[in-house]
Amino acid sequence: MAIPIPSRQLFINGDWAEPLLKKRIPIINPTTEEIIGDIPAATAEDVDVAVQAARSALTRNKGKDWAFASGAVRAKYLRAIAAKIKERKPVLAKLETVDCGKPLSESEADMDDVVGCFEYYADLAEGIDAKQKAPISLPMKTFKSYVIKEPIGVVALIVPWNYPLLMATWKVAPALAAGCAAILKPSELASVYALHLLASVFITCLELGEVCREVDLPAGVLNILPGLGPEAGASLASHPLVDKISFTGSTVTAVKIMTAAAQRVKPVTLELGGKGPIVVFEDVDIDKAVEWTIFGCFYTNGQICSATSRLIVHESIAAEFLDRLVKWSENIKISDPLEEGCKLGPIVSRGQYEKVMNFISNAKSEGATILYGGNRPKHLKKGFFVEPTIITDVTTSMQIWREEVFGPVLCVKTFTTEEEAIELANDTHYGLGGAVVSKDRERCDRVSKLLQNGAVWVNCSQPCFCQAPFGGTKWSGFGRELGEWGLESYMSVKQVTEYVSDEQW
Ligand code: TXE
Repeated sequence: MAIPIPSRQLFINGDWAEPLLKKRIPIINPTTEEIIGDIPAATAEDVDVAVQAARSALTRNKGKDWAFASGAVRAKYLRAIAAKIKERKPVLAKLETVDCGKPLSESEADMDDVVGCFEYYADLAEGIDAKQKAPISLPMKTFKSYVIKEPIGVVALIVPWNYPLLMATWKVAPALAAGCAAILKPSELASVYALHLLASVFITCLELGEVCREVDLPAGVLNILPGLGPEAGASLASHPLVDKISFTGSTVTAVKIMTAAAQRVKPVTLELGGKGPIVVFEDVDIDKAVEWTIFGCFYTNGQICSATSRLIVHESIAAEFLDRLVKWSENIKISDPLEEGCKLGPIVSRGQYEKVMNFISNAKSEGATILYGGNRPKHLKKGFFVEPTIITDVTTSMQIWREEVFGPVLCVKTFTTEEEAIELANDTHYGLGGAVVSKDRERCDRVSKLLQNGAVWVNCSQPCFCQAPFGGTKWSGFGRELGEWGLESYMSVKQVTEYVSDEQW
């Protein structure tokens, strides 16, 4: 049944506002390839209005508003937002699936995570008050010192399209908990490969605006501005009244954002792409390891920054492992993502679909073997679908080994020694997620230490909890989201040191 697509405007200063230049972007359903609605596109003019609104949310009422409210007050709003999202879960999950093509069961799980994340940061916000004025032990009694943690100020939150509402929440919840005012900039999916093929993916982010209205979040605390990256995103990143940028997206765009931030010496947190390894040793339960390999690479239609898309498997079990991997892949249900039991939906847009297909054909022309998949599924006449794809005979100089595909494509290499496995695993510019599968605990500990990744999974791949830090090394970025680290990244630390005695010092 068709789901009505809400028609929204920009969310600025607590209310809906038509973009000043009246621009809109079409929403394309990746399953049907049809335009199903449109959303507003902010330009530099709107960004300026939103930033001013955020700035005044921090300073209005002589500083008694958001930034100076107690953590307990901010927690109340975060819990109210969580409760409203919980109420709306069925609708939001469907919108997410129609918009970005992920199986409905995955969108439902995302909405649960969104609720959990707002609730978690409500708890942390409550704890902030007690931690203020933490004393510092000094080597002399003449002085005393303590620490105050303060919100960084106005923050720009620039997010991608693979987990539209969840990625937004990973930033919005801690930023608001910390007492910052925020401008959220969802993705517009202007693929570098096909600038003319726009498709928006942020309906659910705009619904967050409606939720903020319903819970009476003070005006200006959260502003939501969809728009094109080079317009809305770039003007946000370079705006003089923005104090910090938190970005999730491609490494190429991260460089532009860092360059803009550098001009005004602004801090940035960057969560970028990946080319994660899953190292499978010879002592594993093969079926379980196959299941995690499939999950680690094909979940969210393979569009996960931390996907473990390079399988590094011990050569003694490789033949059997690949055999079972193919059998599992044959059983993956590819369909309309709203359909019961769907495990693989379409790629998010035509631009991304073409990019994934190019990767597969380049791998073939470079001499790799497509062991399974590699095509559009024959039973689906429309939609940006790609079969789960397994590629063997890969060398470490091939594009398929080196670059992030962001689709359901797994490439495979074998190894004989642990050292060789680690060398292959770390043979990448990226360093986000990595996995090791073995029954040998000590080996898992050793390998976990040596993998150059921000997250290492042992005997699994991808589970993510809002309590644990998330972020990368190398080209996958720096800074950490989630957990206490996520909250800290929106706070600055001030020392207050007082002269308390007339004694000689
Ligand atoms: O990313 P962009 P795209 C990777 C993945 C994917 C590729 C391209 O490999 O195939 O990136 O995707 C905003 N100033 N990841 O084109 O451009 C843009 O509007 C400020 C990995 O979607 O990085 C959007 O909101 N902002 C990734 C956001 O940046 C700008 C998830 C991300 O878009 C801007 C997504 C500019 N000059 C893609 N240009 C992950 N880490 O999970 C664009 N934007």
